[in-house]
Amino acid sequence: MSHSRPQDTLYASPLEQIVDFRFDEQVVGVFSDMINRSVPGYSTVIRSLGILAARYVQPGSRCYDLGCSLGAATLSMHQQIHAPGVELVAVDNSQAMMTRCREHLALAREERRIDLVCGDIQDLVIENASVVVMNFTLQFIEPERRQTLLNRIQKGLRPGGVLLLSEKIALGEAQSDAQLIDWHHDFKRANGYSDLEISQKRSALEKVMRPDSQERHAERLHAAGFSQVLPWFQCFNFASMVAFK
Ligand code: GEK
Repeated sequence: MSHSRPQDTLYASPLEQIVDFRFDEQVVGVFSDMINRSVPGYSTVIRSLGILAARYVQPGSRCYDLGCSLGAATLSMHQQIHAPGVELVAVDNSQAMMTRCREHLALAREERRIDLVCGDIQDLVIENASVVVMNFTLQFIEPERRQTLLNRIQKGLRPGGVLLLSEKIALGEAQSDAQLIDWHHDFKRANGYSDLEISQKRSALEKVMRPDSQERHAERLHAAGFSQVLPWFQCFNFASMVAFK
């Protein structure tokens, strides 16, 4: 995305105290490198989101990117969607992210209406939507508030609309979960992260990012009124699904 991609070394040296992970200026500065080296399949997922959005978008509707970070999924939708009168809405509650996102989307915004909203996705009015993307964002919402958010997304979608949801997933069974986590750590090591970086980042994320099982996601999506949930991608413990209204 960015022309230069500053390397993520935030957890490379031993830290006296590991504070809870936040999407602040420091993280934003290295975010592109961080997410590409940490989330298996990230670039494939981003590209596929645009392709799926183009299939389900409806003329004259809105496509939302909830927890947009630097706007990668918004840009992918912008590139793939050719239906008339489609507006994109990209939302994130990190001011630092939105500042960079605005820069990344500057060219795209000359061609199409793309609203940038700095705010909590739980307070957002979602309406006239045909596509809602939540790419690795629901995992940062408190578990007891996830159902309410999904209910509001479902209500804001037009008939035939879709939610494209990606999450880090947990299996629930201690043993197989440990295996998926080991594979993910192998992936991070292969991308140049040290054991120290992996373990310090893990501690920082422990309280702020709480993954659910795929069964739990499907249960909530059905409870929200989605009629069908289909998985479309998984690499290690990172999974993407589409929920049809
Ligand atoms: C991508 N989707 O590149 N309201 C708004 N934004 C939030 C909230 C909230 N309540 N909670 C967290 N965020 C992106 C990647 S990153 C995933 C998404 C990750 C935002 C937060 O500020 C961050 O930018 C994003 O959700 C999660 O496809 O870093 O693992």
